[in-house]
Amino acid sequence: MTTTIGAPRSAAGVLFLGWLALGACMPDRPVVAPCPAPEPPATALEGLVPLPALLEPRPSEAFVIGTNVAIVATDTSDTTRFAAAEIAKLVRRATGIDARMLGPRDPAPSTDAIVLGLDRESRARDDAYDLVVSTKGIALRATTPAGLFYGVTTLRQLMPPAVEHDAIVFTKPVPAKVPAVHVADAPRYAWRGAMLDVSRHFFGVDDVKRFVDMLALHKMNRLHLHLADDQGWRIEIKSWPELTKKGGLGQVALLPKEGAPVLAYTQEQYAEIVRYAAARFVTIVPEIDLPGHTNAALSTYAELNCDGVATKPFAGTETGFSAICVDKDVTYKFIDDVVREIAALTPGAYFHAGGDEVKKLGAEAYAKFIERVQKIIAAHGKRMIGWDEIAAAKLLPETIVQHWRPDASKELLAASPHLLVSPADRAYLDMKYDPTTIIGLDWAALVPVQRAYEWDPDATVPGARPGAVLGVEAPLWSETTVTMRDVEYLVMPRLAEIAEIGWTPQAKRTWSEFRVRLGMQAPRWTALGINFYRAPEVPWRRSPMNGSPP
Ligand code: TNX
Repeated sequence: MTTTIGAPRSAAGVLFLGWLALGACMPDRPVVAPCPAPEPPATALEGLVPLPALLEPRPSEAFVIGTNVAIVATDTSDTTRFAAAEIAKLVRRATGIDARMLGPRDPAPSTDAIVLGLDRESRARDDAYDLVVSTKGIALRATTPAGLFYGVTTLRQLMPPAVEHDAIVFTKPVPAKVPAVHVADAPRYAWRGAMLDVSRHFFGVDDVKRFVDMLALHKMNRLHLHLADDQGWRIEIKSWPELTKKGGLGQVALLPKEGAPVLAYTQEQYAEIVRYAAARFVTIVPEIDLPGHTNAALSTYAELNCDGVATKPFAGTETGFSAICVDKDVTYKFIDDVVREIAALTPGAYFHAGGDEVKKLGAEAYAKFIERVQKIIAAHGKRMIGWDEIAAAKLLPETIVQHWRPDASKELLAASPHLLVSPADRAYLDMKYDPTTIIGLDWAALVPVQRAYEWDPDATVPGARPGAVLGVEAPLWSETTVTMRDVEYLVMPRLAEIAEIGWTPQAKRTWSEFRVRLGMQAPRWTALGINFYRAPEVPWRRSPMNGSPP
């Protein structure tokens, strides 16, 4: 029998219809108010992104974290102590329980212990870790400090999403379950990165830290900061102080005005970002884009222009029109000063010199310039990275070419000994998801979530030398992203997809399986307050906290 609903004849009827309109359902009257299909039971193992190289679940077993739990550090290194404190934090957030903290000399409990430490003798691969969860307890061992951190991150994703929220008060302890499993894991690539363009729109220290947090949650280890472009110069250079004081006042759609706030990092703030990232095993890669994308410098210091006349500040989004004067000595003095100051603040091995989209220079002058800049960077102890245009120059053996143009010369790229791959039609986080996306660009492609996932970095440069591909990097260009909410919307979930591409063996990745694990991230990301895009292709889990409904 079917039931039809006519106009309500009573106040009760009105209330009933209002209740239906609010989305309530009636399990025993599905025709009146059908309930959404129940979510299939989830196992916490499905919460792991990136997927570990080896995962052996024991479906019916779990370790229950209860009031007796102890955390045992098997060595006295700072790394292990730090990791133990991180696990204690997870335990507290999941259960409200303060774990007993034990060291290598304390008698080891035979049950209810989370035991962790470094195993430097192991011959496992770099940054590998081994995690065993059984009914008796948890054991985590790693070959390197980063490996230990990745093991803790896996444990974090095996715990309930409540661990992401630091304001939960427990009136009594609530034991939490960690599913039994053996994970033996190591990354596919050494370079798993993202880029944030802080020039087109500026993002302050707290925003960058939030970005680092999103990387660390997915075991990514490089943050490339695009620190200077036509619209603004974002890092203090003490020997050229006007770069930020004058060249850091504007951004896209905001022409600089005297007295406006400086949109740039002081050297202390940059150092703080470097430290925050390092504590999460993320290396900062600074970029000063040269010789093009230099209008912020050219409008600030007249002498960097061939005609000695400062250009006008620029708040648009076109590219390719600016070029620093490659024929003047002062240009190389300027570059030397900038590289020296930034290199001194940057413990990481890399300096990115841009090199893209120069429409104002001939091929020969361009190559000569790149070769000269390369030497300056080497003299300051750093390894140069450049966008794929630099492949046309004579490169030093260590220089890294970052592939971004889908139509870049495959022969030149194949000849490059070190490659980072960021194909714009797959890996650019600023591409729109579909035609309805209201922010983002579409010059390379629309990049829906399945397209962002289904590609192989090793296959992007046919004929590349074996081992040449160091890894993947996903850039977020910020022409259209004004706030961190905008950034998060374009970045998530595609950042998590890039993380898995960089971490998980290619043969283990399939979209149909991945989309389920991706959907499992919704409660965690919601607890973290991340404004992620609810792609309709993904079965997002309902979240225990507010967020836009799936
Ligand atoms: C191309 S990618 C650029 C950037 C733009 C980006 C927008 C690259 C090396 N150059 O200057 O911001 O496209 O997607």
